[in-house]
Amino acid sequence: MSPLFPALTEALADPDGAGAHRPALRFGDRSLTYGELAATAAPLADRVGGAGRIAVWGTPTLETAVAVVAALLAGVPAVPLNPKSGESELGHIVSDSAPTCVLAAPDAQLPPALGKLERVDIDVHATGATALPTAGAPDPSPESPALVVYTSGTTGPPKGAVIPRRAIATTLDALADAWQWTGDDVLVHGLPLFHVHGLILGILGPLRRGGSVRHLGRFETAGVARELTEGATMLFGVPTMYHRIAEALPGDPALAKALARARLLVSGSAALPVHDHERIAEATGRRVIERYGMTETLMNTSVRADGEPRAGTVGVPLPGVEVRLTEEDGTTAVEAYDGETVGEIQVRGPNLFTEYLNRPDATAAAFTEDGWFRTGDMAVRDPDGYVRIVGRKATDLIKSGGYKIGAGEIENALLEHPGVREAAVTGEPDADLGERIVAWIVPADPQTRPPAEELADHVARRLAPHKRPRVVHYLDALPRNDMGKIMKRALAHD
Ligand code: MCA
Ligand code: AMP
Repeated sequence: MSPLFPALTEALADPDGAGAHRPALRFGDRSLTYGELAATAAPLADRVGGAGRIAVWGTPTLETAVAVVAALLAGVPAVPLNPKSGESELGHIVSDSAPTCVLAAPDAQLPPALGKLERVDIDVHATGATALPTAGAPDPSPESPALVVYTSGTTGPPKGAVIPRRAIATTLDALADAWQWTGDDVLVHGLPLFHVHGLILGILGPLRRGGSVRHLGRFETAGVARELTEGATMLFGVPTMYHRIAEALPGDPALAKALARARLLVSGSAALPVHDHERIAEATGRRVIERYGMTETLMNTSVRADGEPRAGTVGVPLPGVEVRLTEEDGTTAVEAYDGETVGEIQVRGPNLFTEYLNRPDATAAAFTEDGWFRTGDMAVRDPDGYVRIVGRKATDLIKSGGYKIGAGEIENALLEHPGVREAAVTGEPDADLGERIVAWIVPADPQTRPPAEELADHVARRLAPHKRPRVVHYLDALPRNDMGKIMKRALAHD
């Protein structure tokens, strides 16, 4: 298999060549060319080479990008950590993935949950690119694990999806085909670097093409406007970001002008409401395109750059990816392309993950006998093959701000609060976040309800701030059916 990052391999082999001077990464006022990235990442790769697995403290910084590139050069699987993860979430990820060390920016303060791990500081000023042992070493096998990305299920703690090098290479090349994505593109985004969207598409994507990325550190419409005005050609974001852009556009002509210049505006991780599509198109003359993916599958479908941009659809299967809809039984294929018949999306192809780490049960349950991955997303297909996602099989999965969050993990965290006797968590529509997390609480003592803010902090401290309930309702009892199961649909309509 060819190297994951040909431009980087070239810069490693020829530090003085023209390619080495091309820009690769920029975070604020710090940037690296391919030559500098090679000079920085190669010694780090040599340092971590041979380690079983390494954790990366996934701040939205140059250090995180360098650390992941170094891990990939070394052929060592990296586990990106959400730096805002709370103690129990981090504790779970560290004990499950058992990294030998954690790579972090020198100024990063690491929490006690990582205290037992050896720390390796990421020095982005390292130099000495010549004659490094990494240069010229054969690329690891395509099937070898590249990343372990933790993702929530309906119940229990997050599972580590093991993503092989082959999946990263093929998904990025399929997107290059769909989006006419080349080394001349300059991507701008402000996505977090511990998920597939921001890390694989948003950092590794430009590096595979030999192009560059400018990361905003944190998402702000002003940063988007500035970078698109100053030469960026593509924007990636979750729907919440495009919603905030749509809200800002009427009062921000510079933002409208900047978006109008972009070659491609891409949204993903959740559905972008048609209203936001329309508002952006009206103000800028440009249509946002959507692509559909998942931590376990990387990218499955997309509206193509040379196709018809159709709001409300996630486009057509990417090259090499088989997509089918199935009936309720999960095995009978739905043949209809009528825009009406709903089925579960199942996918098969080189873009898929290998397994959930340490969870053979969950891995087996996720696939059909003939190797189709069950996404749990429900969709219809238009006559020309465009896929339109219409819902999700599990009501206990919430997508908020583009983050997937399991109701069960929040319920478990809430139940650890002494003031909570019973807890149920649902998602309800939210114009900004897509869905907001709602907690339904039966207090331990009806006279003293734990305040909503305290419960939110409690969840944020244990799990992560984006998993905190935004709304708390207090009940005397949760509605249950004859079997004692909580009737969430009844709650949501209370
Ligand atoms: C608030 N904060 C708190 C608390 N309340 N911290 C601790 N305790 C609390 N009680 C802090 C937050 O940490 C944050 O800090 C700030 O207050 C604002 O929080 P919040 O309102 O939650 O965030 P936001 O500014 O509204 O964020 C919106 C966002 C974000 C930027 C759109 O949701 C986001 O980055 N989403 C991207 C998700 C994503 O990448 N998904 C990809 C996975 P501070 O101000 O310091 O930040 S899906 C995927 O990968 C698949 C493959 C796909 O298809 O893409
Ligand atoms: P995650 O597991 O966090 O990677 O989230 C994957 C899920 O995000 C998918 O199963 C879908 O439910 C959802 N998703 C991703 N992209 C889109 C999109 N463009 N439209 C609707 N849902 C999406």
